[in-house]
Amino acid sequence: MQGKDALLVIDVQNDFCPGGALAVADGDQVVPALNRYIGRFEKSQLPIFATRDWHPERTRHFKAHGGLWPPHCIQGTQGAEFRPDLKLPAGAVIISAGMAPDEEGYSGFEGRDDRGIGLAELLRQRGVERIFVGGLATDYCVKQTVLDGLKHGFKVVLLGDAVRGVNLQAGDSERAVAEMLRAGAERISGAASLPKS
Ligand code: VGL
Repeated sequence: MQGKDALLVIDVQNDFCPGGALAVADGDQVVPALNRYIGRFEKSQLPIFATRDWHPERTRHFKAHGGLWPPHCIQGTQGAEFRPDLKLPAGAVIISAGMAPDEEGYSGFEGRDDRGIGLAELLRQRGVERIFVGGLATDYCVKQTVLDGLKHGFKVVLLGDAVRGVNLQAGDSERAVAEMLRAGAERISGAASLPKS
């Protein structure tokens, strides 16, 4: 790894984990894997970003208002908090997405920091050229963030051991991974396989 790398931890929130409002099967199992990547990025003093789904109570993202999903990750609720066992360092930049009532907010690149600055600009400000992406869910927010990252011109590495999917249809996650690889993402599995440079 090198100075132009950043880690993106996608939506590791209570509502996407077992017991949550939109639980992803084994969603909590991304946490130990992500903690290992976080440790490596911290040690190398590389930037770490954590996105969160951060919805208003009424949004067209929710079934009751024409969307696909039960209410989840509503701003300020316990379900919207990061998993307590996720070891985010104090310097991690929090990116909130899906805040507008007409926005799905699947992609981290639709999200902003607490000053309203978008993810692509924050990455560029730090000279980032390659992003390492893991979290929830493989077939929605992870996929969209990876595809948008490539469109924005970043190199993208999918953290294969640190993602889990919703799988509304059987096989959605595998298809999502295939789509990300086809679009130009690389995949690694395990902090031990992080590139040396
Ligand atoms: C997500 C489904 C609905 C995600 C968000 O974070 O991947 N999935 N909203």
